[in-house]
Amino acid sequence: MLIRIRKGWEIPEREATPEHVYLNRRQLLRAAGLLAASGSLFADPHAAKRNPEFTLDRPITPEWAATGYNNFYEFHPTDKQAVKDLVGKFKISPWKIEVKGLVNKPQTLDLDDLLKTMPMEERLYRFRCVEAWSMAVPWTGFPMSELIKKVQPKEEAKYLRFVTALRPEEMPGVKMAPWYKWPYYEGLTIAEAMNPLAMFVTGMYGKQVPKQNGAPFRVIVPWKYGYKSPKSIVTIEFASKQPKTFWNDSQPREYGFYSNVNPSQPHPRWSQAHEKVIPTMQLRPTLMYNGYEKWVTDLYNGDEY
Ligand SMILES: Nc1nc2c(c(=O)[nH]1)N[C@H]1C(S)=C(S)[C@@H](COP(=O)(O)O)O[C@H]1N2
Ligand SMILES: [Mo]
Repeated sequence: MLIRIRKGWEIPEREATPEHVYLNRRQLLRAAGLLAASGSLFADPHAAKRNPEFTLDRPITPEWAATGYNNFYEFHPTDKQAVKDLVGKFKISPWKIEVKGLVNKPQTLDLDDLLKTMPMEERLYRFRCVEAWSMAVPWTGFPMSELIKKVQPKEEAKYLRFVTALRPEEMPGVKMAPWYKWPYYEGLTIAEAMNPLAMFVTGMYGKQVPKQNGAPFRVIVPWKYGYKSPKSIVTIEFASKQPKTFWNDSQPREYGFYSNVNPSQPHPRWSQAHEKVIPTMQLRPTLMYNGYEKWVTDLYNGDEY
């Protein structure tokens, strides 16, 4: 049987959840004029306007499912449903992000201050884990390119490297799995990070992103497998050489640097042709670049691993 994979821009709008069904309580209060629109003490940067450019081909995942089934090994290395109950001790405020390496303006950013200067928006994105489950989430954040412009990379900077928080006293999973090379670290090319799809995310479902989903500051790159989207980032380093990554160092035969979603490139232990949509676990075909070909094909030859 020949299955024609629909391109991202052919995905019918009617399959996405209509906005009026989805509007959350804050947005309803705002619509009713009960909340200040912006610029006041009460403005929540995570209740941002949705960017209509990014539509879905499937319903938005129920919030309880997207926030209750997590890969965050620092809190639990195997039980996805336990993570949400193990994040209680994790302190996310104040939060500093050190930007260093090959930039003209190295600096330590305070997250609250940073958000006041960034163009916050909401986007509906598909999210595909390499383990072949997927979800569809309204993320709030800003384009990665905005922060890159702010720090002014030097000519020699070709990669971004992300390092995430490591606080074993607040993160019970670290001691359960001491064989991993903590802290979790990841990387992108500058061209990938400048792609309009790449986001720094601080919110989800119109509120601050929950701790189990990477509070208070994480990456989302929706055309790549989920492990390329590190959570709870504390350092961003600009580098001239390809950075090492946590999963490539742990299992190099199974996880490469690029890790683009590709239904025709099987994982050594399972097929990537289909994915189970949480929470129903209904099977659907996986799309090349997770349906984001329109934005990212120019970045690749097709043989990246
Ligand atoms: N710091 C950190 N970031 C991480 C992970 C992790 O274990 N630690 N897991 C990754 C993996 S494998 C996935 S699938 C996504 C899961 O994000 P979610 O819980 O918001 O669905 O986070 C990624 N980012
Ligand atoms: Mo994952």
